[in-house]
Amino acid sequence: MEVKNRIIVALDVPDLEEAIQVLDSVRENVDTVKIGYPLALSQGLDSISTIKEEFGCQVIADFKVADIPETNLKIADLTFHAGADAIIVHGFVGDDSAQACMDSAQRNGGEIFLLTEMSHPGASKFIKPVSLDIARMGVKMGIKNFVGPSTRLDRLEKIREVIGPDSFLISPGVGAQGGDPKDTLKFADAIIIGRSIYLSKDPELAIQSFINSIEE
Ligand code: OMP
Repeated sequence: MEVKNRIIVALDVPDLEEAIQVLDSVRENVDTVKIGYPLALSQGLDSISTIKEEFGCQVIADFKVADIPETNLKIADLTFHAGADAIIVHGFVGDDSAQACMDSAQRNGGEIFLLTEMSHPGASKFIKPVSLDIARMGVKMGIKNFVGPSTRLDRLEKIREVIGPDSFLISPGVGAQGGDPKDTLKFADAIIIGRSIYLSKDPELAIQSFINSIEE
């Protein structure tokens, strides 16, 4: 996946009008957005195609899919049928569950991102000790896209080592959660930014200052 300016905007707003306003102000610098439960649960899965049609951008559906394979398959099928280009899938549920999402992606011409270690402090307790195993599992399965934390760069570096230079790694936690954009991009291919953009009084200015700090 190619991501303009190496920035993915997380549109975690529960209102489609607000999401469109944010995207409208950053459209020159952003071609990839992430839509998750806040927007999809309040406005429906149709918000994916609405945003794609309006902005012609790529949409990553962040549903952190984590169920048995049969249910994962249904969730992934519905998400791709709604127009998503990619879906974020949890790795801790195991290879059979992730494989169901891969099968759906293959059938529907989409992609999956495997979530290895999460970015919030609580992730240290259960997921951090197994996150490299999750990454190894993904590599073994032939998965090419991964998600890892910008809030623990030592871990992001290790995840990169496991998945290799040719895998595509995106990293949330920049800005509001404390991650640094430029440092994160030493290991990640693109960063995910939510609140620092959509809560900003001037989202375009916020994007521009992230771009400047990456290029410095
Ligand atoms: P901000 O913290 O507002 O920049 O948003 C980060 C976005 O990345 C949110 O949509 C989170 O749900 C998402 N995210 C994480 O913050 N941490 C993770 O470990 C994984 C994700 C994700 O899968 O996107």
